[in-house]
Amino acid sequence: MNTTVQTTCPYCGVGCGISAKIDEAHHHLKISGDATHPANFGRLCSKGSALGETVELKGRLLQPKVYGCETSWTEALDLVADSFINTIQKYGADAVAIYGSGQLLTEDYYVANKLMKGFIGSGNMDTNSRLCMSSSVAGHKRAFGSDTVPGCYEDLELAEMIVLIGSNAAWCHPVSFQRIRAAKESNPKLKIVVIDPRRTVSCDIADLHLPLASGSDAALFNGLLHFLSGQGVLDQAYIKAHTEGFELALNAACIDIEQVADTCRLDKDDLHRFYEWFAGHEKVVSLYSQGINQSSSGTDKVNAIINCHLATGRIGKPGCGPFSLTGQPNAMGGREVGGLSHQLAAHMDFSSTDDIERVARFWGSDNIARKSGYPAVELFDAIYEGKVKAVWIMGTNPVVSLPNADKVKQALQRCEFVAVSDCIADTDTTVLAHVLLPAQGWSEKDGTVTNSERRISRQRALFKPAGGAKPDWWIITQVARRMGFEQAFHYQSPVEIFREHARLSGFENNGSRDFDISAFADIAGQDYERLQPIQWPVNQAYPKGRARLFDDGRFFTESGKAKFIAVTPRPPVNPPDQDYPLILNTGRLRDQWHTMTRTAIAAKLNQHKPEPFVEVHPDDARRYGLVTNSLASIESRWGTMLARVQVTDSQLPGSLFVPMHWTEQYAGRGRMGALVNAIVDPISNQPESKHTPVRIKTYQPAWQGFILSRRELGIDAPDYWVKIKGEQVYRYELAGMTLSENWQDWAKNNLCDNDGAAPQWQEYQDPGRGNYRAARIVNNQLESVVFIAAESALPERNWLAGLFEKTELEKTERKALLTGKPPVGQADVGTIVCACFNVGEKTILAAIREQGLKTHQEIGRCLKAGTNCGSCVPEIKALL
Ligand SMILES: Nc1nc2c(c(=O)[nH]1)N[C@H]1C(S)=C(S)[C@@H](COP(=O)(O)OP(=O)(O)OC[C@H]3O[C@@H](n4cnc5c(=O)[nH]c(N)nc54)[C@H](O)[C@@H]3O)O[C@H]1N2
Ligand SMILES: Nc1nc2c(c(=O)[nH]1)N[C@H]1C(S)=C(S)[C@@H](COP(=O)(O)OP(=O)(O)OC[C@H]3O[C@@H](n4cnc5c(=O)[nH]c(N)nc54)[C@H](O)[C@@H]3O)O[C@H]1N2
Ligand code: SF4
Ligand SMILES: [Mo]
Repeated sequence: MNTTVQTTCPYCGVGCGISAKIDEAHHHLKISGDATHPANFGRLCSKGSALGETVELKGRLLQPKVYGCETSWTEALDLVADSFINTIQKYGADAVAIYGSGQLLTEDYYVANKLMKGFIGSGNMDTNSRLCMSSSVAGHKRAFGSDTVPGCYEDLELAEMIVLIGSNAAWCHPVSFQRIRAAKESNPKLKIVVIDPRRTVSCDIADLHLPLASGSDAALFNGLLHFLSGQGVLDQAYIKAHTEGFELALNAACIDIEQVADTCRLDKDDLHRFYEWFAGHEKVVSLYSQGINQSSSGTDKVNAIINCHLATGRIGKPGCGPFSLTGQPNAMGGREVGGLSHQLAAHMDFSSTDDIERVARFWGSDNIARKSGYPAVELFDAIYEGKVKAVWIMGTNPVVSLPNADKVKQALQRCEFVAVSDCIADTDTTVLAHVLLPAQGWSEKDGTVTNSERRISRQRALFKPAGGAKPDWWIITQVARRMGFEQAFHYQSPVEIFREHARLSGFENNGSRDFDISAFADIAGQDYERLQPIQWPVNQAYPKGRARLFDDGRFFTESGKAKFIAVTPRPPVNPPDQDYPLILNTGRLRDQWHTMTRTAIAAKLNQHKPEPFVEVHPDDARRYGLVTNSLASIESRWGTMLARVQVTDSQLPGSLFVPMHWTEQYAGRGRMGALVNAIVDPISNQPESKHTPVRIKTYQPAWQGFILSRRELGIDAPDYWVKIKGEQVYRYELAGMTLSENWQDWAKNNLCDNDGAAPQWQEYQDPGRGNYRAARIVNNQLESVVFIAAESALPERNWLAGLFEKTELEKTERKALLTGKPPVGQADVGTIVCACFNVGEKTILAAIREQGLKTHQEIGRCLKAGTNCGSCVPEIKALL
């Protein structure tokens, strides 16, 4: 029987509710948006919609492994506990560490943090949130005395102006972006401004785009504060009653428009227009994300934005506020439990002895850590240097996502003991582990997550656990018990952990801490099962949750007043120079999630951007001899990568953009983390991932080619390779520096297994011109095809892939396999624009031309493209 379960999407911080219809017998899910969930009201983006395609068991880590061999849970857990105990005995508690993630549920996170800080007695628990939200956390703490996102999603509809700063919400928070688009459509007066060095698809709905120089946001917002003051639009009563430090902040912000335009390299009139709009609209929401946080002055940038909201009293009121968009599904939950190495638990941290004593009392621990541990970048340096000798990584892939990632790889290779909990068998990090612990994945685990607007939602199990996979909280608890902490880790189910977490949030709180969900301290199992999405705080004063904080003008600083921060803008630490004259910017794509361990399983999600690429401005392309679709090598002082060139004027001259997603599992040399400088913000310790000096040059292989194959192949990897899972076929894009003497042997080695079938093999060879093509046909069906070319162009892949759907190949099609030209009448659809309905660029262009379609709505009616999640609407509009 099919049942339907309400759960939450495991990707971005929008935190969409999902309604999953489960077909247990076929291990199949039908996914739709949960119409009752306040984060999405039924909408989902391409990634959420494709979740059903990611639950397959192939590629999952299903059994614990020790030194590469499958083993029992008992042996694996004993080994983790013993290694930790022995390391601590020999070298002290600070020689071990846990590195966690916003992929963990709150309950998992809570016990991991409690184990390290409460009982092992070291601060060495940090998380990938360090790379993500820590500048916002630090900025909030400085201004509000607490790590609070004051507003809620409803403010997006109530605003008169929305500023997107360093946020490509169209791709990274698509459902919230659709909400803004809808608000704009129903209220054309709503002003939207995008502040980003790149002209991203988020600019599609913008009235103004400010392509500021990388890292110059603090000057821009200092200039705004100065301008607002000059215009007399400050809320003096608010400043007086509810804030402190205004004069100093205003003095520090004394910079006029000319200077700002110069520093930010912006058009003065555009800048002036933005400042006037900000001054002229009462209800302004400033949404910001990694363009702000991932910077060596990230914390200051956050405070420069908050300063402008405090000075105008635009905070805690409907339709206003600074709004940090969280990235991961449970980035916010991780902050609640104290996942960062300077935090303790429940919004308490190591800066206060009272907090330390209080948490020790609550946990009944006499061995609580008393100081911060290593933040992420320093932690991996400490591993590299042998100061930390045993590390347990949970739900994150640091060999890809940390800066200077080759050094991180070496650190793990040198480390005496590495345990990794993951749900996927082969990642760039799991391949370096001594012990692998199979975690339950999204469709199996059970617990809570908190989204950007502080809304706690349930993630519910849909399937029985895959193989021997266990919940993260269980794995951690088992190790804790083996380390001698049975009493403090007696949990049998997530609700017990949730209750304790809720009790701690209310413990000796009395209104002194923002995070308080004490209303759940005794929540019954059934109520936890049925828990509906709710925004914290949830306590005696706010039993139904609270949409906005600071609506009473009260903050969590000692004085109860918000603090202005005097900001002195600083440029990024490593400027470009003669050897490395360009700036490397990194970020996200619409259809991939981080290191692709799950999204790349869904064929649908690989069609939008199938290969690692680098965006280059036309001037730079000319200077360095780069053309679209050629290959380029990008080098920094720390590492190198290869990527396919995309020439575009959406990029500023002098800067490059590469997506952060590709790993060694999917591409030969596409792991961008290797290039990124390990510079961090001195306050938040967040890395400057958006700014690294690099150089670029053409990469001219002797040959290029591709393979399409029905089966996944183990390719004898040349210099450049990319693996792309498609609906019917695996596609391999290849390029090499040396021409093979014998392509036939090469092809047969790579394409043929001894499966007993009698394949037909047809091939074409033109050694003089370096061309080679072959197709392997089994029982009249296409099994695989390879195209190699030294000089000539390669054929389009999509129509060839279409031939794999045929149960029998026609004569013309067999011929086409060798010529590389589609038979008459079989057109290529081009690159996929709409992932939901698989509609290609060429199909859309043909419809525009032939049927005279003029709007994206007309295209939607005709081809369905853009009518589900809407994420591709900006691209459809660009084609129009
Ligand atoms: N599709 C998809 N969605 C995701 C994710 C994903 O992997 N894939 N990840 C999630 C996570 S964890 C996060 S943290 C969020 C991140 O969401 P975003 O922060 O929106 O995503 P990014 O692409 O990292 O960066 C945003 C923009 O910052 C710009 N930028 C770079 N430097 C500067 C600067 O100096 N100033 C300004 N103002 N802008 C700058 C970049 O050009 C980029 O367009 O996305 C979440 N959503
Ligand atoms: N240059 C550059 N670097 C960046 C960024 C950037 O913009 N530019 N962005 C940074 C940001 S904001 C972020 S958030 C990070 C993200 O970077 P990572 O955290 O390294 O990326 P993910 O792919 O999300 O890694 C999650 C891992 O957890 C596994 N996993 C998924 N669910 C579970 C679970 O329930 N339990 C367990 N145990 N494992 C699970 C997945 O298979 C995967 O291996 O990257 C950061 N690095
Ligand atoms: S916007 Fe997309 S990725 Fe983010 S939570 Fe919603 S469905 Fe998931
Ligand atoms: Mo993130």
